[in-house]
Amino acid sequence: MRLLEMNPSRTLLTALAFATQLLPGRIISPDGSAYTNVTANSVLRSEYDVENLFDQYLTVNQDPGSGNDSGRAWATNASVSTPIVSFELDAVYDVDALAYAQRQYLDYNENDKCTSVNIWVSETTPFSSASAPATTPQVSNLLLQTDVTDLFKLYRFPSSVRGRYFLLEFNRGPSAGGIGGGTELRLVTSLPDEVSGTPEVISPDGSLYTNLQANSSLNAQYGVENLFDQELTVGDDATSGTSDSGSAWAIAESDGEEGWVSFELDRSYQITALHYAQRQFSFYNFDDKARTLEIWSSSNVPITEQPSRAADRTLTLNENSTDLYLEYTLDSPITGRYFFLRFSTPNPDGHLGGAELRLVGYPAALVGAPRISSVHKGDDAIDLELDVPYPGLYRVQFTHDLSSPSWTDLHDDDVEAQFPIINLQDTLSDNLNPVGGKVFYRIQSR
Ligand SMILES: [Ca+2]
Ligand SMILES: [Ca+2]
Repeated sequence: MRLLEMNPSRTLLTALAFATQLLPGRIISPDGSAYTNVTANSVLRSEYDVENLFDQYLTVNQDPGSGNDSGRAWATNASVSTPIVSFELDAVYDVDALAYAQRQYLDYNENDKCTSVNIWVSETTPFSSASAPATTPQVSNLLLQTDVTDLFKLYRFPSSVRGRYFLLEFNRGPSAGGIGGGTELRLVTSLPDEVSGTPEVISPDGSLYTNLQANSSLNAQYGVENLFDQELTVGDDATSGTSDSGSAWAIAESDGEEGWVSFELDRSYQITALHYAQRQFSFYNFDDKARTLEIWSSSNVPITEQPSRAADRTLTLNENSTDLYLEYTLDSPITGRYFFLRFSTPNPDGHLGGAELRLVGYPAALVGAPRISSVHKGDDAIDLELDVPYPGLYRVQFTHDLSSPSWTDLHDDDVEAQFPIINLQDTLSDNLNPVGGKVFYRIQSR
């Protein structure tokens, strides 16, 4: 847990956080005010002005809004296939990444996306947005996600660039319909290297998976401990012969279409993937397969019943591969020591379960702990900057009294971060002008 105390009346900040060696990433000017002399090669109408790229305070992966993006996004004339924007910053920066939200217009959703961007950078000379320079861009053909609606996504450069003046030329493809532009744009500096090395199987022999619980077992031959009793390599056939009795976990038929397993590890890990082998029983082979696996994790609280929140990650399992031991990669990593896994299938007729299971990842200690790095009180909001050591889900909470703290979630949902910085705004009036003059924040990984 990391705490940071703030006394707005004296603008006094008292960090109770532990020091870390992290070099935190920074969105340059989260509120957009440091981006000046912003021009574009085309503007569709006044409500689609290019200044709209710099008018909203977002954190990475945040959705800037729903509905028509008029007044929120920059858009060019429909005939423009390469939207260009240029601007200058308040100083020279080493820039490691682009944070960018696509347009999202109601009717022409896919066609309004840009597919890539070229970036020119100068320390001394402004660019003209009328056309792209004839020189080679410092960042060439940086691919943009077109399947993410208008989420504010991070795009890391192959290597950092240094400058104060920037020109970005977006590409929409030769046959694109729709209208290009963007909803929000920032540059990112001091982005740490991603966790290096290869994630490893956590406890290949299964011994670190303890406090095993399951909703049921078919009989004593199908206990949940059978999920953690063989040392396999991905691609191995988990069982041979006609029966997996004694080597697989299976639920009682009365439990129908779902089974759950919970366990804990020896410490917190960042989980990137899961290895799992389905059951293979000779008579009811297909019916014994699970289709969906939902995963919940926690760094500090055992989970022995299904949480009320949506699953942290959901995987679709291979139902057609007998009981091969397969790797399933998570869309983005999750962190935890305690895990709850819910297996389900829509057409149950057998006893779903599994022959073998492992998690894959890194010890979380290797990648540090989250912390609150700065708090700034403005007239209408308190800006929080949070360093997070690895991609994943984080929960930010506040309280007004540390002597008997009752922590309140700052946001209803967890904050998802894909790189080590989160910028948040607290606009609650009770925190802007707190009774007793103090508000405390904390951040926890999920
Ligand atoms: Ca905007
Ligand atoms: Ca087994």
